[in-house]
Formats: sequence, C-alpha cells, structure tokens
Amino acid sequence: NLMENMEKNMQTFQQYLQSQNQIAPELRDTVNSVVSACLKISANVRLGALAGVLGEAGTGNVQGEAQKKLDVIANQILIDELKQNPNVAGLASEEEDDFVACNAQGEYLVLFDPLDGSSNIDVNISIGTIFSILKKDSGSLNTEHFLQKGSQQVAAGYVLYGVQTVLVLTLKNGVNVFTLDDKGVFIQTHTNPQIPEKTAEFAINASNQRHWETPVQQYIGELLAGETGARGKNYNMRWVASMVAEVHRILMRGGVFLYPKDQRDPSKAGKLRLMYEANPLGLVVEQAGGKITNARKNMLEIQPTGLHQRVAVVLGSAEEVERVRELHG
Ligand code: P6P
Repeated sequence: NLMENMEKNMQTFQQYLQSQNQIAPELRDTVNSVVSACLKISANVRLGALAGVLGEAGTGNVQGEAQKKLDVIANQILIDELKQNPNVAGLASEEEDDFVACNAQGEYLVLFDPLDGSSNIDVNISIGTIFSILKKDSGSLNTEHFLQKGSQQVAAGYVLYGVQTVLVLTLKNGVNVFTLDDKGVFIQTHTNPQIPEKTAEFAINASNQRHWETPVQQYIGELLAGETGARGKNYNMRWVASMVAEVHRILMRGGVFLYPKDQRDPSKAGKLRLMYEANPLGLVVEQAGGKITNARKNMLEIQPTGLHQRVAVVLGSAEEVERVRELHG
C-alpha cells in the first residue's frame, strides 16, 4: 500500500541509530532505551480514557503541582526502562524530588520531563516527553554530576504525542525527525530541518502581559503594532500551552516562543525548567539553526545550580531571539 511503498526507501530509527558510529555504542543504547520507553508512553497516551489513564493521580510532585495519572505512568515507564540499562548511571525527572541512582558502572545520565503539557492531557491536545543525556564524570553519583551546562549535553530530543507521534533527536550533528508508522516503528521523515532566521509568528501566554518586564512588554508591543510599528510587518500568534508542540511547530516552520520572567514572583527566574525543558529543547533548536536565551544570555551557557531550576525562555528564529536580547540591553 501507500505506506509500504513510501517506507521502501526510508530508514527506520534503528537503522539510523546503528549508522551513527561516531557516537559510543553505550550512548546509542541509552538513546534506544529512552525511545523504547516513549513508545510505551505513546501506547498509553493514544488510548486516553479507554486505558483509564486520564484525570488526576491524586498526588503532587516536587513542583507542588497536582499530578495527572499519565504523568505518573509516563514517569514510571521511563524509570523502569532506564534502571534496566547498564549504561545509565542515574536519572533525574521533573516528577522526582531527587535524582535516582541506576547502575554504578553506567557512563550516562538521563534527565527528562516525562509528559510536558499535562494540562492538555484530558482535552486531547498534544503533549510530549522531553529528554536530555549527559556524560557522567567519575566518582560516586551525586547531584553535581547532573549540573552541567546545556552545551555539555551529548544527546537530546523529544517525542510529541500529537496528530502523529514524532521523535525528534539530536546527537549534536544536526537534527533528525522520525514518524511512528502503523506498525509501531519510527521511520525517518525529515533530515536536518532548519529554523528560518526570520518569522512572522510568535507564541506567548498573553494573559500574563501586565506581569512582564519592560523589555518584553516593548518587544511584544512591536509585534502587535504590525506593519505600522518598528518591525514593519504583521505578525500572527499561536499558544498551545504545550512547549513540545510549540517547539515542533517552530522547528517545522519557524517562529518565536517566549515564556518570560513574571514579576509576580521576583524569586522565580521563570516558569520553565532549565535541566529537562530549556536545555534539551534548546539543543534541538540550536542544532536546527535557531537560538535560545533566557532573554539576556545564551541558554546553553548557563551554569546550573539545581536540578529543578527555573528559567525564562526565548527560543526560535534567530532574528527575533536577538531582538529580544537587544531590548534587554
Ligand atoms: P501556561 C506546560 O505545563 C508548560 O510547562 C509548557 O509546556 C507550556 O509552554 C507552559 O507550561 C504553559 O504555561 O502558563 O500558559 O499554562
């Protein structure tokens, strides 16, 4: 049929991974474990209410957020899978207070947001798993091993449970996109997508406008002024409230995404997490020719100070990310 003909000259994720002999087999095996777990998460997500996986879990996480059943299920699937992989020394999850030691002889650390965009789960809007892989330095595992800059990641990516289930992966030699076929196999469908330098589409939660810092107010004001304003063109807006979906849209057609610092809580640098949201998604964005900052400086150069550290995020088409940085002086 059509799909079988299409797939004749396309490679599977496994074929792609095995071809990446510039990276250690232990890292390839670690990536493979993450993807295997995401396939199981996809099977649960796809069934929604039919699998009894919707609704609240009745528990809270380290962020003080109420957990959805699927959050807990996805988190456990990843932990169970990674604990069985001898190459994984430890893991950190948005849903776990502290890191989880796995295998002492392992060389890699995996950090993840098991299911980002939870508020969308029960209303059938796209959600995703975000993952980041770091090399572990010597010594018995401690939090310091995880607190590496985003530029130190050896692999990163996401699985978007959307209209299609899509895996996006970077091994720091570009970005590759794989689409799940009807037999549960990831097939490579895009090679090295590039984020256009310019865009006319922005993503921000405009309901927080009165809480933004002045430079962000000014920047968004320029976009809303359209062709009569400083930027001299009209912009469109999107807000899915699922960061993986926003990043994927930007990877596919450009755009700029902002989650600024909110002046309601000066102690919080932002809402989104550095280690398992901004850094992995940022590596994908940079490998696709885009940029990511905390509004002022390159995200991947930020020295982490905590597993659950929050940051402001500006990412996507380079011209827009640079304009925001310029306005911050
Ligand atoms: P708001 C989802 O909960 C998330 O962490 C990101 O995926 C998303 O971009 C953001 O929060 C949405 O936040 O304040 O618009 O609900």
